[in-house]
Amino acid sequence: MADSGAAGNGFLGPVAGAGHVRAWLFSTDHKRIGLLYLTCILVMFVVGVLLGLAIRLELIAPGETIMGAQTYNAVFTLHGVVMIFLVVIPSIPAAFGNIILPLHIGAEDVAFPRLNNFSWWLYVIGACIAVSALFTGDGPPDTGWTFYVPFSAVTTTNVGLAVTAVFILGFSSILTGLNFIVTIHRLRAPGMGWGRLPLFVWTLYATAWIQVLATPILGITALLIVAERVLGMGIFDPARGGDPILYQHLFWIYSHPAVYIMILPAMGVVSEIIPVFSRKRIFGYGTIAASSLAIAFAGSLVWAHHMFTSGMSDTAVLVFSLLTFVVAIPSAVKVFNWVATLYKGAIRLEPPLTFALCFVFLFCVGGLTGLVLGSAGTDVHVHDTYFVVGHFHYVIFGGTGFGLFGAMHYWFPKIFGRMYDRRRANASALILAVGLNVLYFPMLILGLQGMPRRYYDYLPQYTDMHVVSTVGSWIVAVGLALMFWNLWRGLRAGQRVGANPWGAATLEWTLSSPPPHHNFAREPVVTAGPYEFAEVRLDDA
Ligand code: HEM
Ligand SMILES: [Cu+2]
Repeated sequence: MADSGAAGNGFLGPVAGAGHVRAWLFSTDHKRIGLLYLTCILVMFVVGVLLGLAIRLELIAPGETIMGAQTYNAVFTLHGVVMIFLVVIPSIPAAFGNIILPLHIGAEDVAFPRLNNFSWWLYVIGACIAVSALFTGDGPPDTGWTFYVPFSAVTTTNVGLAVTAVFILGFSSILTGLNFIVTIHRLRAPGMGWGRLPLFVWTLYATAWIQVLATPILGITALLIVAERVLGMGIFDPARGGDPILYQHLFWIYSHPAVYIMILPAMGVVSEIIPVFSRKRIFGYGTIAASSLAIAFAGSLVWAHHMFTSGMSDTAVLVFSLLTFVVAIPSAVKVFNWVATLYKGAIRLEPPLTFALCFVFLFCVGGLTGLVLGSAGTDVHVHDTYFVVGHFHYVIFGGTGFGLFGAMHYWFPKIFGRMYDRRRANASALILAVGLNVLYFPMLILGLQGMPRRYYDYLPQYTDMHVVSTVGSWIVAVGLALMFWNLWRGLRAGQRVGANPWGAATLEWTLSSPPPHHNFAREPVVTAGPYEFAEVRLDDA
């Protein structure tokens, strides 16, 4: 851990009368639990990136390059499972939600601190089971992260263990969501009305409802796969009266809302960063807060846009296509409000803002390509092609990923009481953004040209674009290495900072950096909104 053990190190310092390792692993302090999550998530992220680099290397040329077809199927399945279930879904809510939410609302901790620690343990257990699925049974799972039947019901690879991991991880997610909902309702400091909640809290709130309401469906779906495999239940098998399309409905009823578990907290982070570094009140507080709830609600009604080509009635296709467009409206409202906040602001291009601006740009590419997929007519052409892979990487990596990196750079001085090298941080953001476009834009073109996704081999005419994309993956790797190295250096030897180095107006910046074990010595009384910068004092040392 990042703990140097020195006194005066806030919550990172030793706990009286407790062994060091135990005091971390069984901590009920939301800040420590958040850091534990962040550490695990970043480790899994590195694993996922290495698998991704292997996929791209294999695809640099047609035919076998570095691995066989069966290995390739396992590698992209694991890449998806690790990235989706172990990285992006828990990333911002479990790590930064935990660290920041109670500080943001002036609370001492989350509502159920022990449950919080238990959620983290569930995450660790789920992660261990997912990893052990690699080395046990008859070969690593090869179904893709969606575990589509009928293949997942009949393949002899280790699918059972992998979906067990997903089942357990689901519980971790549900319990975190439950904890946050109760915390936000019950533990706000006096004066912290719903209209004064930082927008990050609003997005965590919307996210938590999705976690609580949608994740149980994933759990049931995972159980049904196991039932199908072990007991031959026939729920999805037409020969026994089942229906394979039912599986897709169940899967996407969770997994589409899950993409909002991934993106909403990132939008919340961006909504915190942009006003601070433009030194302007956020434009349209109410619409940004409401659009989070609208996205969570409308986003729960659009799952079947993943199934336009699965054989639904034309009416269903029409309705789901229309509803998908409805979700684009609150998303666009947010982008408009961010840009309006920047307009004529006193802009300081510090690293958190650089990441936030890259987020806005990359998310727009992701959203617009999403509309191409949401229109049933164009989706029929590009469904299950590389276009889809390009789309969701723009939103997940460009969106959630950059939101996470932005959060890491924004709250770093608060959490560790030190500052990283800011020029190098800005450089890493730009290298990452360039690399990301070189990596994923060719995929959009490949998809339009008809290159299907998940294929091990391809026709020679696709080679050029694949080469460009693979080179992009190396640029991304360089950007990530620079970013992590820079943060690590900052952690070890960065300059000490004061309570409020960015001059932000939310409550966490009134505490020392790092914050003490018990957040607020006296319960704060809130008298102004989170974006009123007039009274705020910059405190860099
Ligand atoms: C305006 C916003 C968006 C629209 C209209 C949209 C639309 C779609 C559609 C229709 C598909 C299915 C395409 C197909 O399989 O043929 C899709 C796939 C996908 N989208 Fe989006 N999307 C949007 C935003 C997002 C966001 C915010 C995320 C994540 C943070 C996301 C993640 C994904 C993923 C992971 C897939 C691929 C799933 C798979 O493996 O099949 N999308 N999107
Ligand atoms: Cu979807």
